[in-house]
Amino acid sequence: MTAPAVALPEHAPPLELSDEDLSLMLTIRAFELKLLELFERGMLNGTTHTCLGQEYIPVAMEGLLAPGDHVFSNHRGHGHYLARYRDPEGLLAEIMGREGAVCGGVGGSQHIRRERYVSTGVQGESLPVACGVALHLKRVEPGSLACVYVGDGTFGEGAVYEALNLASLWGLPLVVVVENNGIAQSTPTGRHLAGGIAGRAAAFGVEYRFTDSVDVAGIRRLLGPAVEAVRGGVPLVVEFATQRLGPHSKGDDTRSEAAVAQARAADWYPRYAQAQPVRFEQLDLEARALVEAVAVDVAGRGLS
Ligand SMILES: Cc1ncc(C[n+]2csc(CCOP(=O)(O)OP(=O)(O)O)c2C)c(N)n1
Ligand SMILES: [Mg+2]
Repeated sequence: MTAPAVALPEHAPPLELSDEDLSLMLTIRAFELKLLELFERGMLNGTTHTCLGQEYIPVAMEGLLAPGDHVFSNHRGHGHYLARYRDPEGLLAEIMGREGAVCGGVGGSQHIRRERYVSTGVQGESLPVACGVALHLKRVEPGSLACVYVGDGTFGEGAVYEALNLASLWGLPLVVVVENNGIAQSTPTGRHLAGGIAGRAAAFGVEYRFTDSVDVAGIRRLLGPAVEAVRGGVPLVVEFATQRLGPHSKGDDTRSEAAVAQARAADWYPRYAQAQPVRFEQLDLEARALVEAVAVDVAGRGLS
């Protein structure tokens, strides 16, 4: 994706970030673009949901998580996995069903299981499970937490509220990261969510933070104290107002061209490119080359 010339708002954040973090964001982007390309070329089966536009969220969260924390991901989970494990090879092999697949090729894009990490394509399923894990952590490994990623549409699942209720009553070390990309498959948030995420967290007496920033360092500063409090048993809902740049899955974008253009205008990618052009271009080239090499390697392997 080439960076369109977008004027940065005057209050644009400094976007200071380590090479490692920026490189991770760019690797996730390159990985997702490669997946769509592989699908177009008929080299992938099944389905996949890319996190294009949302890559900075798991990268920001990863800076706040410890190795002993548990992560629960969802159907749009490649970024969550790559931020946790930096393993594009194992994930692509999983999605393509090739040797080296992280789950032997039986999980595919949506169902990944690894140490202290699991993803599911069933909306909301992970929240009660994460509550159970958080309760275990509270008893056996105090200081560790369970972090769950869900979308705005998943707030239509009753299991979310059972989980928030217990998390609040029992003081569970649970962080619910809501990636509010303004749409659930084809339904805009305004047509499926009455009230808002903040009000729903408040109804259960759960702490809530909101950000519409793409500045990873700033997001970490904002969320750092609240995540530390989670470790002491104060559950938290964090709402990220974000953008889904691509289709829901592949080729199934029901939005108007104007809505897609609006999402692209808020993309983090051109903002970082503009802020630090030289470093950005170099890291981007490296990320794309890495993903290309992984794709060639994995595609040449036998079935898992
Ligand atoms: C229990 C359940 N109901 C329906 C679906 C089908 N489904 C898959 S993704 C999705 C939309 C999810 O929207 P959101 O939570 O906003 O996440 P996003 O796709 O926007 O990241 C739906 C309805 C499902 N996977 N599980
Ligand atoms: Mg959504």
